[in-house]
Amino acid sequence: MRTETGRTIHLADYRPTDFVLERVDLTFELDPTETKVEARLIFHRREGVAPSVPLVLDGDDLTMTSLLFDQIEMDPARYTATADSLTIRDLPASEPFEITITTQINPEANTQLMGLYRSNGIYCTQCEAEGFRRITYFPDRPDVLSVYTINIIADKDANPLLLSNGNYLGGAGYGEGKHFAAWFDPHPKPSYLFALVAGDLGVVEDTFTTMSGRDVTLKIYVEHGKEPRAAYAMDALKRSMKWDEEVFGREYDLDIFMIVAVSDFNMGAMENKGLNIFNDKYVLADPETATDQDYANIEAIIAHEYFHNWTGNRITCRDWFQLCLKEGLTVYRDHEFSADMRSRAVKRIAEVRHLRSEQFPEDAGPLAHPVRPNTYREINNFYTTTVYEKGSEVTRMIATILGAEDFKKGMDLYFERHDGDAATVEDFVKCFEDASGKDLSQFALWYSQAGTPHITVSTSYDANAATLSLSLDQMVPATPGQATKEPMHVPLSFALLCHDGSELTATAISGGTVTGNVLHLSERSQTFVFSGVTSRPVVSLNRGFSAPVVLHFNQSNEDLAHIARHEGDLFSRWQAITDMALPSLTAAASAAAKGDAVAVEPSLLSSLLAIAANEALEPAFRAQALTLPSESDIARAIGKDTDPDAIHAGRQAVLAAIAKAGEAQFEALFKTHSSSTAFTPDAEGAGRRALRNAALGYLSLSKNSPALASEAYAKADNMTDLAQALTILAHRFPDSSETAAALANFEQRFGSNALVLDKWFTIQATIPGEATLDRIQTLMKSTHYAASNPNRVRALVGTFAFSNPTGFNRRDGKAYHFFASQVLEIDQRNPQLAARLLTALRSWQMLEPNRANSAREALQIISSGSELSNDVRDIVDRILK
Ligand code: 0A1
Ligand code: ZN
Repeated sequence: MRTETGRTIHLADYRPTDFVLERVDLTFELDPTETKVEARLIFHRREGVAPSVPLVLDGDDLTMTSLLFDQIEMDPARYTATADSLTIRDLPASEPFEITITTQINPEANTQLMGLYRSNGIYCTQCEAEGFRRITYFPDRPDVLSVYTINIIADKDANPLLLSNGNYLGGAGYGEGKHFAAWFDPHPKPSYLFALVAGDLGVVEDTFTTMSGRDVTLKIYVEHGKEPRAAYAMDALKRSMKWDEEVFGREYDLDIFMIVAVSDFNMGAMENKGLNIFNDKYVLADPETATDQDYANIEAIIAHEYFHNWTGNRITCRDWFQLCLKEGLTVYRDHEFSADMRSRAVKRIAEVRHLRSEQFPEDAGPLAHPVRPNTYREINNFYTTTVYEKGSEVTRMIATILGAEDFKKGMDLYFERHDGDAATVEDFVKCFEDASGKDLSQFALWYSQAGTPHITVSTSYDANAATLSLSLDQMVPATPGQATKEPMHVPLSFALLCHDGSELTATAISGGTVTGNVLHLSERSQTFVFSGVTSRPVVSLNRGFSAPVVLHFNQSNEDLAHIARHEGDLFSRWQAITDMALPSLTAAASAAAKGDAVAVEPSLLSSLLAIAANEALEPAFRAQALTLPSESDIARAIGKDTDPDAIHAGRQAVLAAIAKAGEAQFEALFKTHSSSTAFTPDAEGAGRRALRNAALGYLSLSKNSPALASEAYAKADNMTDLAQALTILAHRFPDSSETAAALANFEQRFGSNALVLDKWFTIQATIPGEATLDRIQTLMKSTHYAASNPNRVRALVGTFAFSNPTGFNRRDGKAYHFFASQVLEIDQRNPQLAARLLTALRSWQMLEPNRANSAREALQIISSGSELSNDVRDIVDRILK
């Protein structure tokens, strides 16, 4: 395992390499435990670099077996090789030279899943961010772009398939039952985009004709027998290719595009040039085994990786500090794609729920960092929701500030100006400034200032003057390393709603810039005055969540109900319901803590039930409205000294009150939307199922019986309905015989399907209450558990820690201690996975003192572990600081 002392890297220290890498030729002789890698690298010294400067290459846990200089064995006096670096001295002053390095690696023993490893008998690679240096010594950084030729030699029977990036050059027999294949990628790329796959897989094939009329072969490789489950992914891929041509004008640039699904993968997927490698969870789907959420995820991730071909691969990052340049932008692109494929409003609600539940806590806790960090100790720990999701929101704000037309001009300019570059955030922003003529210098603070801005809003209406004043104060909280903050440029989309629900067109007469329906907050405090306001309007602010901020706007329940009823922007209608619900839920938590009865605001009940019953609204939206803020949303609203048990009990009481008030309505909804039309995985079908299952959840509560869910489980003809019924049974009636029977049935039906079995683990790991820890420890001993499979570990340990507030935060602190021992154990095998899991404790300081103390103890146990990886060391140090 790699343990490091943890060198800190600073953005300010960036400088180009001393040597330019002209060409890369790699030959792999694959063997499960003794793979030989020969790397022929042609370099020349960069102009102006002194002849005395040596060539220093990165390595990680490498063993070198030979080193040649211009094909001749190198004098050992001229180089120093350690497991982590290779330094070569006395190199030519200007002319190109060739270095040939041979290393030997062991893919079978690579449990970190970085570099070249084996998953279920398949050789595959993961090189982002710094995995390539585990294959050979290399200038392993994203600003070193080169053209690669790859030769792969392997046993033919075990590995009929030999794949790498680019276009296929040819192949032949190689004697002794072996064969070889050669690939050439004409597009210069950094090492993190290198990929190799070898093994025996089934394939689904299709073609796509690009907008300029070129035919591209599309291949998705999956385990034999799983080919039919790749059909949806193929469909999503073709839609992504078409959409990128139509919306961003981007065409694919090789003869072939391949996707390979593997079962052991640390992340979701990887955008290697022409050869994307996926966690099979985001490729395989059919109605019997995949939920609607799985389908939506597959569509989004297939698109995301494909879109990287331009935003990430053709234009890559100068250094890893610029990660948001490819990730934030590509998430923005995949969000827009899904919005176009599905319901824009419902997609936006889901995005904002996700941002609030994942990114806001990160931004408010000890792991907060800017969208573009200034320092890191372990880059793997910066593939965060701040870089990805907040990075996407920052891109969205540029689009809001510029308007669609100038945003498109800016994107076109970016592609034109930087194609083939390793670029920076400054390069990106400059394109939008040049395309629009707007000054984005203050806006650029979104990249460098961490923390979610809090905006306090008040209004005053002057009937005599027919004016409305809207006062805004912004505060960006202190975050690690950033005690004070500058005011930001916050684009707030807004509407003024009249009595009858229509929108008022008022003129902003003073206080700041308003363009169209966007108000530009740029100072710490600003009061915008609107004239021509003949009656007091209801202000709807941050429509569509135009800025990722927390609003403090004490609107009355009447005003919120007005927005919930009349807003043209569906997102804002949902937001109004949420704003009405949160005070009831926080009050319910304190009532529950004291053992008092829980009261629910009548206007919340009526608004919620009115939306649920409104046939004019799409079912998916109605289902979203019926899904109250989560327990972690409530904890965040409370802010400090939180008690997860009280929050849970209070929320359950509110749900029960809604269930009771709406029982007849939920019965009708459940019936109407249960009619068995043929399953289609599209947004419409998914919306109907979501509404039906939301109704089923409420009905099970009001009837306080597992009977309905048990019946729904028995009748389900698709995984969405089946998993929902099982979740209701397990979460609401964990000790019932119905639940035991359904869990046993599920295990027996799907025991051989790893991805479905993950759902079985997840559903049990998220059963509320302190008894779940025992269940988890028992499940870990079952033959189904596989500590070497990241999906399985995340399904059980990950969802327990991230998504089971009452179970994980049980009063006696035992779950934290269990978790600490898991993190330490997993760290031995897979540091990246361990470090990610550990972030589940990032908000420990918000807990009430007893739990906070226990959490601290558990963190200290981790911190004092011997042989911690650099990954876990970095996270635990920052969380404890
Ligand atoms: N670039 C990929 C995600 C990814 C990042 C890091 C990895 O290993 C450390 C693997 C995948 C994406 O955004 O899809
Ligand atoms: Zn990405």
